[in-house]
Amino acid sequence: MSKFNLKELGLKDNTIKEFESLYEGMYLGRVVCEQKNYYKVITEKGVISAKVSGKIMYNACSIASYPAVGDWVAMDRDEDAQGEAIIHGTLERYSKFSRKTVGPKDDEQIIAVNIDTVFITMSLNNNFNLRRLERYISTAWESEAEPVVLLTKADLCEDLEEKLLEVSKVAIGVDILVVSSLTNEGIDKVKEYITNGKTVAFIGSSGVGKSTLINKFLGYEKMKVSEIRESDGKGRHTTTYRELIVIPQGGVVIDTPGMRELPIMDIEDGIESAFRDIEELTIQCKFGNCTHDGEPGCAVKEAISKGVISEERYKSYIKLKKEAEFMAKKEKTKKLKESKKGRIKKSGKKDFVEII
Ligand SMILES: Nc1nc2c(ncn2[C@@H]2O[C@H](COP(=O)(O)OP(=O)(O)OP(=O)(O)O)[C@@H](O)[C@H]2O)c(=O)[nH]1
Ligand SMILES: [Mg+2]
Ligand SMILES: [Zn+2]
Repeated sequence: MSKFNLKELGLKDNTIKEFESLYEGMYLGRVVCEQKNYYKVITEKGVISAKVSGKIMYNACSIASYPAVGDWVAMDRDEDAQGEAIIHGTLERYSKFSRKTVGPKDDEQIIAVNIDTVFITMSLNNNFNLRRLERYISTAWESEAEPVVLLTKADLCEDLEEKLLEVSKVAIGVDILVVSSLTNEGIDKVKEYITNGKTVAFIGSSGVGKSTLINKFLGYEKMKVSEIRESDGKGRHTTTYRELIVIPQGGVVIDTPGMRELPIMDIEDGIESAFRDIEELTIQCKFGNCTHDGEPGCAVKEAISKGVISEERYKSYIKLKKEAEFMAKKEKTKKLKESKKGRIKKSGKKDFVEII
């Protein structure tokens, strides 16, 4: 008997086609959470425990090629029994939100895949930061999911109009929602994105109220929530692992631990989309190879001097572009090395603290 309808959990026709042609006799499921090599996967029958096959481990050329939260996977069974089910393959992802791991390594860390919408969650009090927002928006465009800016804790904000105006200047082509979990302002607007078959990932700093909102949609306190420190307004990193949650009224959400920083991978396309105002201006410069550094007829410098674009936004654009170019070069060298080496082991992974 089926407990869940996989299409309601976000299964798309293309994934079904791919699954039917490659994994005859196997079962489909969606990754709910992961710790080291152990997975919780939701199938038509319920949530089961699973691990990846030895072949997947052997062939993995990077940590990012292991299944991630939100992935559709092919398994040898769809019911819990003794021992874990074996994951034999991951179906093609239609979107992927990832970052560079924090620290000196240049590995990719996948936050969530197969998501339709990224809720870039930022609170309207201490967490408010336009430069950080630009970084998140660029990464979200790169993910292929639709970015939405979710401004939380509206009850704690005294200059909403001003903040909204500032956000609208950096979130071009992006929906902006204002919400308060305390007063319920804006909750219905947020709900419009969480509907049958759709997947929404909540991403942002710690303490901005991601889990509080998800609890609201669930109707009970499933996700752990905790007070932020009064002294500096910083969150406590209450959510410690990424988790996919099925909302009873329809839709799927992914809760993620708050991020201290968002180091980027090679996201040049995402930056182009996020800074389309500046990109469009560069085409209007007098010289095709304008460096926007004092040349005559520079449309970018003119826009900055007229206050159409702020100096800070332009600096932020240049900084992100440089970071992305640097990562693109690194990626290239790394891929070359990997193709020579063949595979890597997953032993270095340690970003999971807990398992449900
Ligand atoms: N005033 C106010 N407080 C809120 C609101 N939403 C959440 N909070 C409070 O903010 C604190 C942090 O909320 P969480 O939901 O744990 O934040 P989070 O984004 O999940 O944090 P991490 O799990 O650490 O990433 C809690 O004390 C919440 O009660 C809101 O709309 N208004
Ligand atoms: Mg949380
Ligand atoms: Zn120029």
